[in-house]
Amino acid sequence: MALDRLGSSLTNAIKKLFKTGVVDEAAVKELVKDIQRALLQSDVNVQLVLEISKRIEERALNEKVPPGISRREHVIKVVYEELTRFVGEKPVPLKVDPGKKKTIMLVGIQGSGKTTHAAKLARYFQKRGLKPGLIAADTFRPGAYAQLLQLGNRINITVFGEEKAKDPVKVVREGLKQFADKDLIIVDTAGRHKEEKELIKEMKDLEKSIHPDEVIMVIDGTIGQQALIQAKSFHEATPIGAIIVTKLDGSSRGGGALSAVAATGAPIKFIGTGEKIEDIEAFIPSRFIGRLLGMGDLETLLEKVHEAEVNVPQKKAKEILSGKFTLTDMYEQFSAVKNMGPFSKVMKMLPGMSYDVPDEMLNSAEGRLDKWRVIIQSMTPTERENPKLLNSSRAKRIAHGSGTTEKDVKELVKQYFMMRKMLKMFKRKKKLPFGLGGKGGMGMAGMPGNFK
Ligand SMILES: Nc1nc2c(ncn2[C@@H]2O[C@H](COP(=O)(O)OP(=O)(O)OP(=O)(O)O)[C@@H](O)[C@H]2O)c(=O)[nH]1
Ligand SMILES: [Mg+2]
Repeated sequence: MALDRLGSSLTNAIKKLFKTGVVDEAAVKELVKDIQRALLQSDVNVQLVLEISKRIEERALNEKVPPGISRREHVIKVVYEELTRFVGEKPVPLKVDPGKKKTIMLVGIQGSGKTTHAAKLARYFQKRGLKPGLIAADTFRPGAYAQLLQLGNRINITVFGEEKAKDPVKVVREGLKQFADKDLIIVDTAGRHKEEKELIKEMKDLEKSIHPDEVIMVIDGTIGQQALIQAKSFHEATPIGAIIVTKLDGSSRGGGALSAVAATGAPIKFIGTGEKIEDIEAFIPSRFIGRLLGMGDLETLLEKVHEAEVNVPQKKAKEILSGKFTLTDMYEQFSAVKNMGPFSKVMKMLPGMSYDVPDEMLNSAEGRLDKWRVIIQSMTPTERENPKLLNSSRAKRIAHGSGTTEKDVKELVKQYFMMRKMLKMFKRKKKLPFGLGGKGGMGMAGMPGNFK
């Protein structure tokens, strides 16, 4: 199944979840089944599919849903995280430093794209101001050196090799000597021998004698299940440090690559996306998975999740706690809370909040949240910064502007002063509430300001 088709079947599974009335155990189980089907159809190894889906199911059913997001959103977040996890959570860049003379060796079976990607990599780093050199160590296939030489010439990169060479180790040794002034030396190796055993032996010999800084396996993204077997046999010969998945343009299967990652434990560092020398991208796991899942809807969701988790900058939190708490701050808090679902539930989950705030206060605050936001919106900036100004005539004007009553406005102002008093109390206790002062500052949801 094509990568984009895997994407669309995963997207459909997720869309279905969005439409489900209640996200209960049955809905989660159905989603997991849909995901399994999508992954299997796109060539991800069975064992791996089972592992992933088991983890998704366990987390989706058992994990406590953090405040601010619904169970539905949490389930999707889990799916995203588990898929991302197994292609690596963060991008792992190929580090090349000027003057360090890093040697990388590309391995992989014939036709996977080693020679093409040797040139692509050289170009990639050349464009970033580094000095790469190419070594043609495929002495088996006739014309291999000529192919690399031609590619190198096109991009103005020196290629070391010998037309009639027989011994790749000798070629590389000589090449390394010649390339003493390079920042990155890329060794292109053979992908075929009379027997696979010989190929594997050659990789071992090369690795032992030239000690590359990194062995990178080049995997054809269209080969599906075979990727796993290939990755395993190469990994046994020479520990694979990184993976390049090629041919992810057109109708490629993504699944095989995922299997290879699992087999070697090595991160994907680049993907090849076409036949041209420029067609190479540094691999970004979240983007890859995003593509698989049809990121459209998901992006907004993840943003929302992220926002709910966003920490108030320490400085801001300290200001507020020292009494510099304005109606603008209060408004921000209302808006933050509004995005986070049931108010009282959110508040109850905050450390320190559950016993500090009486239930009726939370409930009444929740009911009036929208009204209060409109009222604050109808104030002038000066009034928001200095609520003491809010006398009766101003309150009347604001009530009129917001379609509320003067009583509503006064009540909001009263709540505001109560809130501020409470904040000052926290300050006097000299104990920073809600983890404030810890590593990340305090969570937005953790602000006492949330309930006012
Ligand atoms: N569409 C597409 N084609 C690619 C990509 N990478 C390589 N190819 C094509 O795949 C074919 C094989 O690429 P090579 O780089 O020669 O593969 P190799 O691993 O060096 O093969 P051997 O030297 O025989 O072991 C060539 O026709 C390339 O143009 C890619 O990312 N996308
Ligand atoms: Mg080649």
